[in-house]
Amino acid sequence: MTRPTTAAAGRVLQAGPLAPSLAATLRTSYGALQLPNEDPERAAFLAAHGGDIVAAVTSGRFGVGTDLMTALPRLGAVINFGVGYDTTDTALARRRGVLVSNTPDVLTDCVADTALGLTLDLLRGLSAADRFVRAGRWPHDGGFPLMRKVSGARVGILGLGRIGRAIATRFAALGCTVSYHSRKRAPGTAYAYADSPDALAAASDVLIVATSGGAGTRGLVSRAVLRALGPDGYLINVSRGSVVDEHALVEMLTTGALGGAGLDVYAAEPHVPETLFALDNVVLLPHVGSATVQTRTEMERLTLDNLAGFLNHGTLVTPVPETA
Ligand code: 8YV
Repeated sequence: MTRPTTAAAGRVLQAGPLAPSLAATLRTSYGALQLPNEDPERAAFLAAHGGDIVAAVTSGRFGVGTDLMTALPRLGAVINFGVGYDTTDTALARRRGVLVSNTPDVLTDCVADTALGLTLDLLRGLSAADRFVRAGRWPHDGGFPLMRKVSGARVGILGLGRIGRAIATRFAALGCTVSYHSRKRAPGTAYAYADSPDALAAASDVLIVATSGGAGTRGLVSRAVLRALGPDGYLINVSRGSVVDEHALVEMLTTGALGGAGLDVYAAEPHVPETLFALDNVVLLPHVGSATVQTRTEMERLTLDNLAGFLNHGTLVTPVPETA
């Protein structure tokens, strides 16, 4: 339960767009100020108010990067709406003693459901079949082409954290053979471990990216990994676009060197490579992994609990590991 405090007025910053209900609570209960999008308004705002801000509320899409953090000398906490916080400079935060929170657990099921949904859609061609019907092609073209069976497929999961495990459970229930690669072996799982992303891709029909974003995973799904997945392999990404070599991905999807891709995330959101629009071997979502009423409500609650925890007690409910 969050406790509104007028003492916070002018000390809380909304950095980047947030859900209207969250933005409204920040404004009315905390007197939060909103960072202007563009200079010169942004620079003038930071010159006038930057020194007063103690907490910044943001999302993975925006974050508190090096420049913004530097312009906020009294910042004590970055409160991130979302599990991914790769847009926030956590190294600088750690050096400065700035706490960072995210919203883990509450979105695990929805992101895992999205990975499952993308896989079913892509391999069975559900969206493509829907387009086929809507275009009036069924009576003229005959039946829709045969597609790829999902149950029993070999599924490789890159990153066996909370979301990766929830994805694994779902595919295990479909009788799929699940294996994974993570930086470290995950204790307490029966899933087979692959030593590298390439080895995982080579042993998989479907490669699902569920690792965190950021510098440590940039380009992890390289051209070589996509080659190992091959023309009969499918890539699913519910993590961050930065994890995949998007240039290689687009090229290989176009030439048939990769079987297909189901994507919720992209390198430069909200921009999606337009070459993909014409392809039927891709399913494209606009970063909706956690986007349900139920999950977004929980994410908002946890975000506000973290803010209240910091303002009232100087502690966070769900600090990220790097700054905990
Ligand atoms: C976003 C996400 O937070 O949690 C994450 O890391 O990618 C999403 O849930 C959400 O889209 C708000 O930006």
